[in-house]
Amino acid sequence: MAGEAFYITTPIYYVNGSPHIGHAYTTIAADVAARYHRMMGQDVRFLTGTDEHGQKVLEAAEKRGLAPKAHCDELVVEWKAMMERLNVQFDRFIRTTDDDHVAVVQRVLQKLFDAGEIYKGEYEGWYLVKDEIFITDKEREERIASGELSEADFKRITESNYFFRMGNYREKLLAHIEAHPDFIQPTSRRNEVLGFLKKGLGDLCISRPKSRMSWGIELPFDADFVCYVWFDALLNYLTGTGFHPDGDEAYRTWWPASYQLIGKDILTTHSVYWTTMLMAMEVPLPEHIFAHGWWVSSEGDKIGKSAGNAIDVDVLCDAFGVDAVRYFFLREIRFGADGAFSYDGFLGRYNTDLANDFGNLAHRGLSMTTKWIGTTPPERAAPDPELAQVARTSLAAYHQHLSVLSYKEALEALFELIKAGNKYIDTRQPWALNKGGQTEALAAVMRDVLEVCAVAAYALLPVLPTKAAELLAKLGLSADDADQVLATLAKGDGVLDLMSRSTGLSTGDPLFPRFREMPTQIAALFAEEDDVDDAEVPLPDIDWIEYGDFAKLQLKIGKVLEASDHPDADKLLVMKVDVGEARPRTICAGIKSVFAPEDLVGRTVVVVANLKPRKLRGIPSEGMILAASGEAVVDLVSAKAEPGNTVS
Ligand code: ME8
Repeated sequence: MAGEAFYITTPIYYVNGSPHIGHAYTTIAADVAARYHRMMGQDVRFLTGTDEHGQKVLEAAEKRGLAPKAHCDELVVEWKAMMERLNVQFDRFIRTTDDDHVAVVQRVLQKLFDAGEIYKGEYEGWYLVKDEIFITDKEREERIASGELSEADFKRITESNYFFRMGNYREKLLAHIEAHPDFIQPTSRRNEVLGFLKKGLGDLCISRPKSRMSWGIELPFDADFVCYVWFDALLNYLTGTGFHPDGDEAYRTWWPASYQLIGKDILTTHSVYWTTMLMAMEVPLPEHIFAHGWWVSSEGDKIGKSAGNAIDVDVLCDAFGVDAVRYFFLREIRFGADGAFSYDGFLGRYNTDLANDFGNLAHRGLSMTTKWIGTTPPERAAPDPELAQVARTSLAAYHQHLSVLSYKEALEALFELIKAGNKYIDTRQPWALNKGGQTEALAAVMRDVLEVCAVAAYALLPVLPTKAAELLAKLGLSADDADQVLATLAKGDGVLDLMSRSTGLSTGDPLFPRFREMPTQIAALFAEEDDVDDAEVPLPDIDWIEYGDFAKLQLKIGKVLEASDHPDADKLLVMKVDVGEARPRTICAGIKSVFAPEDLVGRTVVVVANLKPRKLRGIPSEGMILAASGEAVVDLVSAKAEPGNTVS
């Protein structure tokens, strides 16, 4: 394995909202695999990033009153922050608006067009806006009948477009999938793709007329069209290797990708669109496409942006720590299956595995040794043979599972060793050995316990990069030589013989303190609801709105730069207001009876920044100013806030 290249990718995420645990999940899984393979001495490339073109992103930008690129530039900061927060070590964060990617897409399009793989045709059919895909009448009917979608989700579209001769590759793709049983994983997804292909395969519409949707990469052979967002996005996996259609073979260092991780929602686009595109380009297919399951709410709904049930990764990290978040998602469900997320489930998993099993083993091992023996790891003739056997078995299973992305099984295997370590303490009773003055036996037991801690810490580094390194430091070991250690352990050498390298022990605080109740950050999420129920004074009977409705409002601080009378309306003033954007907004407001234009210039105001612009007596008003009502009392904000500051 050492020296071999390992290339892993995540989907590139749409920047039409903030990241949530679904995105975190795929990214953590890829990061753990990347870290593991790096530790096993392989040359690793890990690619992730954002998908920035297409209808969805354009609509999100319009809602915020921003140009699409400016919108992406703002949101991408959140995505990068999520990755940093989760301690994700990618090699490149690709954006589909990056110049090198745009160049690759355009060149690929031109070459496929020249080769006759792309042709112009007429399309009439249904378009599913939220997934950016055309859909057959039959599928539309089925999805409406099942209640999953409604008529409003579809648009009827008739237009000229460019098509990729995808249908020509059906047999070749079927043959490839048949010949490579682990190409699409898990097997259930492979069967799904085979079933899909057996029904027949049409050509793929790969363009959008600019007259309908202009936010995309222009077709090099027809400036009236942009490239379909999926055709553009999928190519990111090649751009990320340094590939260029006219370039050299250097990209083959990384390509074909070892693993392409996706959620099951994007199985067809990857297993059919992407693979046939590669065939047309005469580029080899990835080694494995792995489609994992969905995190669903306790009600069974997919957790996501559209459902509005997104779970804040930051809050989870604040409450339990980043490493616990990484651990939970990979340990809780088999990679490939769906799982229901609940905070209680999280708390339970944390306390059982991290606080009671792993954290407790480490704390007991270190505190008992330092208290009864000292800070130098004790010596002993040989490891306990039974414990050493458990260590060997559990390490072998850990490697076997982790190398094929069976995260849950790998962690379970490792925790067999951790549990055995705790049991070893319970049965050997070092406290009794200490009391009875059996120093040699005590030394042997504690050394074995520390050895188990060391093995667990090294093996857990990919999942718990901070906490496992913290434990290694307490054991007087270093995470820097982890690659060497793990590779040695993988061969079955040196098991329970790592502590001879130790520079000394220190106990410190427990790695994972036990939570007796839900951490405050999580409890606070539910507290608001409880408070309302408990209110003693009845609330006024008004038309209450949900928090989600309020959250749709973008309130921003603005500074009035200019103000003048509206030429055609008695009550309106027209203002230029700086809200921290590239240009000031023009806003009309009915406050003329209270303010003279010159009184307003320089004032601070609160602007509803995402109110759809509309014309007021001929002048387009791009937002609204909040003011107290009543002609005599109208007042604005006097705070020393900066333009563009958010009001919430
Ligand atoms: O589909 N559970 O982007 P996207 C598990 N841009 N994983 C989830 C999830 C959930 N509830 N919700 C989202 C796109 N995911 C395209 C991809 S690739 C060339 C283009 C994860 O922002 C999962 O990995 O909608 C899923 O495939 C991805 O987020 C979809 O992210």
